[in-house]
Amino acid sequence: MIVKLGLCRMEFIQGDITQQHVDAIVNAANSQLAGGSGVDGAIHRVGGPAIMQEAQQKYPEGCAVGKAVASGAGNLPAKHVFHTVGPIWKGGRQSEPELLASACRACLNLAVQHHCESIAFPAISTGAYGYPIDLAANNLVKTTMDFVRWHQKPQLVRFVLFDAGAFGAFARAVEEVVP
Ligand code: AR6
Repeated sequence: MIVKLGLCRMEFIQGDITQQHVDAIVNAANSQLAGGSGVDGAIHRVGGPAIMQEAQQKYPEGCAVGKAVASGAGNLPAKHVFHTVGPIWKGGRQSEPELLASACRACLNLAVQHHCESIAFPAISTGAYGYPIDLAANNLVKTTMDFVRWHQKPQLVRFVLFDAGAFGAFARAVEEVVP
């Protein structure tokens, strides 16, 4: 599924984020940048140990929730990995929506700063961190659309959804958000 926004576009596919040939891949990390399961585990497994070494060396204090930091991409078919920390879902009244949008925007800002033409996102926070997929999809689609409409960058934002359920949630979100 493709949404055109001026000269830019958003794509939604079902797949594995570690296989994406893009300038930057977003990692759904934890605030210690310590590695883990899900996307984080896959990125370090496929990308190799250089990614975590660099991230821990450059950012010994880790990364706060709603922020993002950049490292190289090791053996991944990308130039950069942007490690962002989404909120843990605690019912929705502890600033989770603001923090998820902030994490997404932090990655898009890093993409602009690093002159990335393309970036791939997973569904941040919707695995181990328990954010309901429909709510996350709406939030991430809207946040990205607002950013790309305003900045006209990056040229390509691809959401890589791991399973059919997540893909369906993003497809519904696009239908709701796109006029
Ligand atoms: N490609 C694309 N999406 C994936 C992949 C993949 N290879 N693997 C899983 N997903 P999660 P979080 C989907 O748990 O919720 C880690 O331990 C998955 O189905 O990776 O932000 C970190 O170290 C889900 O929809 O990230 C943190 O401690 C989405 O990616 C914590 O988990 C996000 O699931 C972060 O939790």
